[in-house]
Amino acid sequence: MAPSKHIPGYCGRKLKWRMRHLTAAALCCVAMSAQAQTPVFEIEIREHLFYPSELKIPAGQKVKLIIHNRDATPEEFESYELNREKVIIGNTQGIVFIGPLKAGEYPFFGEFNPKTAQGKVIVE
Ligand SMILES: [Cu+2]
Repeated sequence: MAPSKHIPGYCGRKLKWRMRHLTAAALCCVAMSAQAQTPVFEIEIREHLFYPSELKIPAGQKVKLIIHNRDATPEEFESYELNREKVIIGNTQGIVFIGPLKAGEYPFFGEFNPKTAQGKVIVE
């Protein structure tokens, strides 16, 4: 219950406390909406092949790429053009963020099975 008579500093502390919570809530909303706007794409590795082997993503946007390794053996998702390298243990998934990118084609490959595990990101 609020004090009946004015206690020096009490209102100020209360206001500060309120402001702090408002700021925290605002920051939380910004972070959540930023996260919500990151488009998510998924590819699978099966028998040392990527599915799909061609992935279309929008230009100028950061995207989240989830790579599901359905093989029992590890694979390393690698791309010089995307400047990404990620080892994904068998039967697990890995996440890489790519972009924002300019329109074009960005090849990627599986370093442990480079002859078969090949694909490209097509940015449009
Ligand atoms: Cu590598």
